[in-house]
Amino acid sequence: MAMSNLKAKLLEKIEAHRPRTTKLNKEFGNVVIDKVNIGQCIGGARDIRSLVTDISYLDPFEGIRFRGKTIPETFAALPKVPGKEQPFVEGFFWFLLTGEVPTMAQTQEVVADWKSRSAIPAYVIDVLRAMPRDSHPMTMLSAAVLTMQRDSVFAKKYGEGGLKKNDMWDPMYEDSMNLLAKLPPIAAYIYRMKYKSDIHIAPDANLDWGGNFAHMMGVAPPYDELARMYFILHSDHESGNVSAHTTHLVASALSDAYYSFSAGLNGLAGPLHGLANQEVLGWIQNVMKKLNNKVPTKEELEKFLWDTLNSGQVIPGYGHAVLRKTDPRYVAQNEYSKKHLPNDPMFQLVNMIYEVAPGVLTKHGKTKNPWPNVDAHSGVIQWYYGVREWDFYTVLFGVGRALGVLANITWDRGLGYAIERPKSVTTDMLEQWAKDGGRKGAED
Ligand code: CMX
Repeated sequence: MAMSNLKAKLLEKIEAHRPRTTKLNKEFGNVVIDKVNIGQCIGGARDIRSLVTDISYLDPFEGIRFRGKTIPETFAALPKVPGKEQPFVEGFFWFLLTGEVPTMAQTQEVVADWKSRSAIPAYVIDVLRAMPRDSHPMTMLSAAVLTMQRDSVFAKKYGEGGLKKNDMWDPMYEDSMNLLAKLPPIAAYIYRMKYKSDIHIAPDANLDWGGNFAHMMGVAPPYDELARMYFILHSDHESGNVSAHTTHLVASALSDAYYSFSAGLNGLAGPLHGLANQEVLGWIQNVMKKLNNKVPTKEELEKFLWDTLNSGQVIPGYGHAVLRKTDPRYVAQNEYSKKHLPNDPMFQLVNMIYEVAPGVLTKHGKTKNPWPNVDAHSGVIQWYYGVREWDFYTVLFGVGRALGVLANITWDRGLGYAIERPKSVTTDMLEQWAKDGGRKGAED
């Protein structure tokens, strides 16, 4: 079979990049770029520069850049779906994978490629149907991904023997493309099985990846536009966040894309990470319920925020491990909402929380970043379009996150990154080094 243009371009990029990584590793491996302190050691490895990715970079103040472009620059540069404002997710994936903005023809090639790979195996449906119907949709999504591991091209090729290190990116690419193509129909199947009387909608061969997802969800336009924007916004946030790091870590053992991404999804399902988007909606609904569906005043809102903090919970959707300002992914969704749902009461409530919560969190004095992250906004727009089953929201995050993490692990294989294995120490050792004012022999 002839190599697709995307795959050929990726090979060209990997081969051009490989000598850079090899040179850094071999000739400059001892160059010190960081010191690690006890706080970082027990505090979740914050700020330790020990991961490499060229796909996105997160600046604490500027926010995310995909392949060097800010969010507005990314959206402006990519080919748009005809008659729509949002770009093709397929073109965005080309951009993530190669660092080049694709032409419309290149984008259409990925559209066709994903369509040709998108059928869900019958056994995945069997597995989903056999699960208790009240299983969390993230559990279902992760299980569906893991179930498909039996079809991994990488695992098969590796098992046959003779797969050379430099060739490993190829079956990883194939697995990633197969997985990406199937994720929207699987997510929509879970949604309709759980919440829409188990009545399903067949894909429409004329639609793109994002458009087809909206169609299979059974939500009318402009939900397709939202879907495209959501998946792009949630795709990648450099390598250190739990879902990206987990996917990379598991892949580093030469586990295939199915094992790796399923693990990443399990991390995304944590309330401090992707599950925060469902938590935000739950929190907002709780506030509204307590006020008999009345939009709160600022004073009432302030009290609810303090009640949450005083009960030992976090304010979901606020704070971030890296960001130190309002998340540009929040800003992008806010701009969209100003245009498409300006008078929606829940949107107005989100804006009111933005006015009140940073002050409350600052007064509370714990968080290093009192500003909202992506999850503070995402659920409200879903709610507006009628997707009100908020325990499904993290699945939407997961489908989008696949774009970034699968591009990353394809590159991990392309550059032959090592199995990940940081070194641990004991508390006794830390206490000794604390007493000594540092570890003897440590580089400074
Ligand atoms: N509400 C209350 N307290 C908060 C807080 C918030 N939104 N954000 C941080 N804090 C607290 C932390 O719990 C921590 O308290 P302790 O010292 O008692 O442990 C303290 O402030 C310092 O935390 P930090 O250094 O500012 O933040 P971390 O890097 O440790 O954690 C994050 C980052 C996102 C987990 C945290 O801000 C949080 O829990 N936010 C709410 C959940 C959320 O929105 N998560 C989604 C993040 C985006 C995503 O991954 O999807």
